[in-house]
Amino acid sequence: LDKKVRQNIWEDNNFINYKKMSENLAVVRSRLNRPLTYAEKILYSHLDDPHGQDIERGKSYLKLRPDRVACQDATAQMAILQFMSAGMDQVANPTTVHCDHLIEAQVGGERDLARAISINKEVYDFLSSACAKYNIGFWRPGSGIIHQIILENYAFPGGLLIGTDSHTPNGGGLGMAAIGVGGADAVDVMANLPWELKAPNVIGVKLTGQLSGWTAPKDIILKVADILTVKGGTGAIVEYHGPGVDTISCTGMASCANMGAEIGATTSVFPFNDRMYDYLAATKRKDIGDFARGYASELRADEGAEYDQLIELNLSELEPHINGPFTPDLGTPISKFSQAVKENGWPEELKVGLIGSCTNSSYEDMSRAASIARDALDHGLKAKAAFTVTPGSEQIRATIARDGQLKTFEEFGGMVLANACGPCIGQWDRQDVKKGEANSILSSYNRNFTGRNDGNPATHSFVTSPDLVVALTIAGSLHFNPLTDKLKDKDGNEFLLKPPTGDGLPVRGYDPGNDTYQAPPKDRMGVTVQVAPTSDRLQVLQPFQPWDGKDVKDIPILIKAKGKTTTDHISMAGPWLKYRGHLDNISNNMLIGAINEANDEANKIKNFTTGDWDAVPAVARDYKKKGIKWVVIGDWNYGEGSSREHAALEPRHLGGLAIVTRSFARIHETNLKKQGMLPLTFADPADYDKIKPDDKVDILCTQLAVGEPITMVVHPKDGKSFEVPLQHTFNEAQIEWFKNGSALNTMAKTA
Ligand code: MIC
Ligand code: SF4
Repeated sequence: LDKKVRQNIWEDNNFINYKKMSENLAVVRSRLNRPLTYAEKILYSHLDDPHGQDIERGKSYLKLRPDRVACQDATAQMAILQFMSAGMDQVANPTTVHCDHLIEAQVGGERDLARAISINKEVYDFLSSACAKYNIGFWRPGSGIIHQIILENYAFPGGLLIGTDSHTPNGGGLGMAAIGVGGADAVDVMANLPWELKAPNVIGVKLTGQLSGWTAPKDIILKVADILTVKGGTGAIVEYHGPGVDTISCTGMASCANMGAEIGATTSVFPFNDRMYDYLAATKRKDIGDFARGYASELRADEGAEYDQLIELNLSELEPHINGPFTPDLGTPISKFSQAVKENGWPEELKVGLIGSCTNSSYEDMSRAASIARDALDHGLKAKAAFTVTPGSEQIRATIARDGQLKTFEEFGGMVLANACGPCIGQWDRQDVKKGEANSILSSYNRNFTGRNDGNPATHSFVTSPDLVVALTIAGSLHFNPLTDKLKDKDGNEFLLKPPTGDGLPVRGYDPGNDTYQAPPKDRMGVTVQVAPTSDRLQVLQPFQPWDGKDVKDIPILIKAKGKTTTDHISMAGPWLKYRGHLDNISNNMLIGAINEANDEANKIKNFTTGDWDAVPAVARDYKKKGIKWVVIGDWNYGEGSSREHAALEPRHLGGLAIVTRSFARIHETNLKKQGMLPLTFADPADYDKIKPDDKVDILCTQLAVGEPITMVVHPKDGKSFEVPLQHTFNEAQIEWFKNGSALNTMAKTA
């Protein structure tokens, strides 16, 4: 039991330390004296100080020591730029960088990849040289999507990983607590500071029964999202358990854990079981599986562990679901979907079906999807709607190329895109509809906010299992229910599609495909990292100004945002992804998607100094030039969605002081604090309605103290001033970030 087992096949000196983890747990157990959930066991076994750490679910801030860090290319640039300012010569904890977000889908995998490599050369060179210099594993463009690579190579039961992408929880499919964070959090761990997380509550999801027929693992999370809504998981880890768990493949569990991001959960975990063992064995890590078996009792919940909330799902009764449009928590079972399409006037024709993404591109997903396409082909039918496939990794692509699924998709009329995010993040040169034209698309992805996939706000984007994507693509209509509706074959005879079938793991093993990994060189002394001062894609960061110690009086509301304000509204992806390493340039997208309460329009706000209506970034720049700080007023779950810290860096860079909302999404709130902003919430959410876009406010920053409210004085344009009490979640250390101007400034000061 005291073996030396490597974390993965790529790194020689990083081991799994189950012994230490269970010693830590013993300490915590003797203190808490109660049964623990699996989520707690993973977290507490990674405590920096198991003896002294305060532990109260939902209250204490835990200081943790993660096993690994992972970054994708769109967030790694800013993370590495920040790490560089810490002045260390290598990362203190195992770290990898993955090139997946910057590849635009246009004409198909190979050519799209080649084009991306040339367009993004400067960024890729920067990342590859920085990885070589700082001892970071680098996965080149074409290797696949970060979360798929992590599952195939780096995740292990009981481990703790942080990743600069909100779908990092995908690793929960292998029993890991894999948590999405902003780049600045990743930098802490890269620099060997403990990582801080408010001790999460634990939501139990008990699975009974068994999946069958058209119901896929994805339907579990589609249903859970429908129950819990986009903010229902905030501050909590979702822990699946119960006999139904053993009926789901490891990659199927990963799909559920992945999309847990959509309910705001800190992460989702499944207990270690034989399905995980089989997956580990199939991905060259049988030794880890055996090691985990030796510690199996620590890799699941204790008998009698209690959950803060419990949901029960009987998989035998679960129907396939389709969620959307515009939000991932609007779930409709397939039996009611056609009716919902009619009632809501959603465009009936299915224009495009898209499978793949980090959520659903396992061998099992591809095999099941191909079985449906094959059934259609056998009846002389092809895809009626356009159809795309994004394999999650080079290994998946090579394996389905060898085993025939890829050929089936092509015969079926599909376009196979690069092993990358592609249309999931708006990297999609879509040509079949015009901007503004209402239309429907259906994907096996996880997120479907307005405009996300193609930049068209009129596109109704729905998410579902790959199985239903393929089935509805054959019919080309949102009214088709493959469980009950017949199709006509080439001779006009009616037939029912067969329910999907497919192997969970490839019988002939995985084919690794092309070599896409760059290990850090042994001799790293000679490596230099270049950032050209003239670059429009990369910019060295300048430290933010510290707080001047005073209250801030009579400042404008830049925008009072109404309704959903996701990170896609605050810092849009798609065409803006290219500026992720250049703070000033990317700031030109700040809040351009947020809806202004004053006129119900996006990107049109009043500059109070001139009375002119202008774009949000332009007004903010004008205020900044004039030395005027500003605040944003926001609604519920502000900053929902992505981990991108640009959504916090941009307001800071353009002179913002505070973001005042009804509530925040976890990652975004932390990102704001890290950059020296004040994320504040209305003590009484109803006060949101009392604020008008033209009001001025005072923020009494000098009141900032742990657990104490802080006052905002509102000066209406006409009328009497009034006070609004605000809350915050700053702890002692985080208050220093605000005072010093940022977490990074604080790190520099104490170094
Ligand atoms: C996303 O799915 O929205 C992204 C793009 O993967 C983001 C990360 C980013 O914005 O770079 C995420 O989910 O964190
Ligand atoms: Fe990429 Fe989409 Fe997954 Fe985000 S959700 S990592 S954009 S595939």
